[in-house]
Amino acid sequence: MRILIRYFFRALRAVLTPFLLLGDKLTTPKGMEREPAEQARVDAETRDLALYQFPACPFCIKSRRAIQRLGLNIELRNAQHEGDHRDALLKNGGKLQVPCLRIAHPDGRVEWMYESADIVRYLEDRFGSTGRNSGH
Ligand SMILES: N[C@@H](CCC(=O)N[C@@H](CS)C(=O)NCC(=O)O)C(=O)O
Repeated sequence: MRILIRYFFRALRAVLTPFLLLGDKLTTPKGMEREPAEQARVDAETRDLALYQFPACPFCIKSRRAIQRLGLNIELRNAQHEGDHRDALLKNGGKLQVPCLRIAHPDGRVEWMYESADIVRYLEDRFGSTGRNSGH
C-alpha cells in the first residue's frame, strides 16, 4: 500500500512539474534595482548564501521568487537527485527538506535555515531596504 502511495505522488509530481515550471517562468517578478556599487556590495554578501532546492517544489518556487524580486544573486543547489548537494543537506542540515538556505556567517558558523516563510522573511529583512525603489 505504501509503495502505491509513493508511486501515486511520484506520478502526480511528474504531471505537475511542467506546469509549475512554466507558471514560474511566465510570472517571474521584476527584480529590485540598485546602484552598481550597492549591487556589488549585496553580491559580496550573498556569496555566503546558497539555496538548496528542488526545481518544481512550490515552497522552493516561492523562495526563488523572493530572491528574484529582491534582485539577489544566490547560488541555487539542486538537491532533488542523489549527489553532493543532497548529501550535504542531509548530513549538515539534518534533514532532506527543501527549501533550505545555507548561511555562512562571518565568524565561520554555518546555519541551515529551513521553512520557506522563514527564508523569505530573512532575505526581506536583510536585503529588502537596499534597492532604489524599496520605499525605506
Ligand atoms: N513547510 C515547508 C514545507 C517544505 C516541503 O514540504 N518541501 C518538500 C518538497 S515540496 C520536501 O522537502 N519534501 C521532502 C522530499 O520530497 O523528500 C516550507 O514551507 O518550506
